[in-house]
Amino acid sequence: VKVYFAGSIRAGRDDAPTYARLVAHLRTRSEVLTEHVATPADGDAGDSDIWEQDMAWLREADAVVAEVTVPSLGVGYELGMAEALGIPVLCLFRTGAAVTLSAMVGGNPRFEVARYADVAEACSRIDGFLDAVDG
Ligand code: 6K6
Repeated sequence: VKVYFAGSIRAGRDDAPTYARLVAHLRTRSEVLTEHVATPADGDAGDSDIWEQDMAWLREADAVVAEVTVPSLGVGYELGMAEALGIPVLCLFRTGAAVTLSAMVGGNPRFEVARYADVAEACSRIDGFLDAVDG
């Protein structure tokens, strides 16, 4: 299964360590097309190159897993595109954060939205989601 992992980049990197742990778990059972979301930027591709590459990966993806706790325009855009392309989407939102999830994500019946307390719980939701995609 090819997974497009989405998480905040310019909207803030506070959760990057969590993205790294989620990507490490995803890699145990799938191909992650977007590992850079979990790592520091090396070099700076131009914005149009970033958009071109990310849209190509999104079209190639069998599933999208998004960490949505830090609200990001880019992630929101990717979620809308994934829905339009008919790609299954899992949104992971950490409970106890000082933000409220957008109704446009939390209220979308086509997204699986998982509220999680810790990374272990997020990983078990990932497993259930990928089992359904895989089967
Ligand atoms: C920075 C860190 C690692 O790579 C970079 C270079 N910038 C980007 N590279 C690849 N994808 C990007 C980059 N900036 C945004 N994106 C895409 O938008 C990712 O797929 C993220 O899921 C999403 C984040 O959007 P913003 O609005 O928070 O930047």
